[in-house]
Order: sequence, then structure tokens, then C-alpha cells
Amino acid sequence: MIPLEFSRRSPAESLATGQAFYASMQRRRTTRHFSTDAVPRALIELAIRTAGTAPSGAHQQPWTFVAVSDAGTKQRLRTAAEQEERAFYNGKAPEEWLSALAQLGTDEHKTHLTDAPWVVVLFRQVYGLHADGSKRTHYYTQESCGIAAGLFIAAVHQMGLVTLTHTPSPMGFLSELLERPANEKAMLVMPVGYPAADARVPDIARKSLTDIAVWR
Ligand code: IYR
Repeated sequence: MIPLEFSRRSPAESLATGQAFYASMQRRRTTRHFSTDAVPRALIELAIRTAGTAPSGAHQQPWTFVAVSDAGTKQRLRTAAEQEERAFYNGKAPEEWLSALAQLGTDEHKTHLTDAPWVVVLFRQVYGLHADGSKRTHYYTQESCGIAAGLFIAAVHQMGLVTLTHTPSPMGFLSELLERPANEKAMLVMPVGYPAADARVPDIARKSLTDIAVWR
């Protein structure tokens, strides 16, 4: 063990920084409308580095971020995602699920997958590999990758960019297309870029503190 690097702030300072961060995150929105404007690779690197600071089960860091900017690969990704999504929206998804999604305006058209300059796919390492090739059990991979995704989304927002958490179902095609090993399962597809000039978002509100917190 080594000493923790920590500098204690006054409650007033904590309140000010906490409020500023909350105000910033409260402005974060998920949009389906991306500009095709380029985003420097350095910004995507920063978002991935930030995601990689997440705590993880046994500190196994069970994530791989595949950052796609190649136009051909993005197009193949979109074509495959839209094929799965067509099946989802036209028969596979139960009525209850479709009606839950209605307010978000989602459908099988995934233009964001080719409009956005970057598509970052988060793969969860379901298990790891020892040097001799044998399996190494990974713990709490869903929780760990979920936290990492949250930090990625916050970092993207903090840099003045937007992202969309897209979950094509099923996601098997991503392993093949992005040539990932058998221990990695795709978990989230996140196009990253600038919003289109006429980007729109659903008219929805966040739950209030009283709706999401209980004090004892
Ligand atoms: N995977 C589909 C459907 C979808 C499901 C949920 I839950 C959403 O919040 C949004 C979409 C899609 O990506 O369109």
C-alpha cells in the first residue's frame, strides 16, 4: 500500500465544485442527430482514458474500447445494426417495449452510426487470460463496465461533444466485424461527435431528488 494523495476542501468549496459539475451534467442530453464534423482523435483518447479510471472488480479493468473512425467500418457497422434493429422494431420487440420507447423517437434507422466521426464500442471482458492462455475469472464485469461507460459519457459531455448509448440487439455481429476475441462481449455502441445544427431531443424530464433518494 502507498499513501493516498488527497487534499481536503472546505464544505463551501465542495458545494461550489459539486454544483458546477451537477449543472454541467444536467445539461447533458442524448441526441440521435450528429454532425459529420471531424473530432480530433486526442479528444476520444481523453474520454477513453477517463473511462479507464473507473473502479472495477478486483481492479481487473475488464473493458476494451474500440474506437472506429474508418468510414467503411462505420458503414458496415450501421448496415449490420440496422438489420438487427429492423427485426426488433418489426415483430421481435413486444408491444410493451415499443410503447416504452415511443417517447424517445427511436427506430431502426441508425444514421448516427455513419454521421458521427467516431463510433466507440465498449466490449466487456467476460473473463481474462493468463499468460499461459488459461482463463482468468473476472468479477463484477457488468458493474465495472457500467461505471466506465458513465465516466466516458461524462468526459464526452465535459469536452462539449455528444454521444448516444446505442444497444443493438443482439450484438454478436460487433465481435466479428471488429475482430474481438472470444472473451470480449460487446456491451454499448457510442457514436461521439458534435450535434447536428438542427439536432433535436425528446421533451422529457429527469426524476427529482425526492423520487430517486431515500434518507434513513
Ligand atoms: N436496441 C434498440 C432499442 C432500444 C431499446 C432501449 I431500452 C432504448 O432505450 C432505446 C432503444 C435501439 O437501439 O434502437
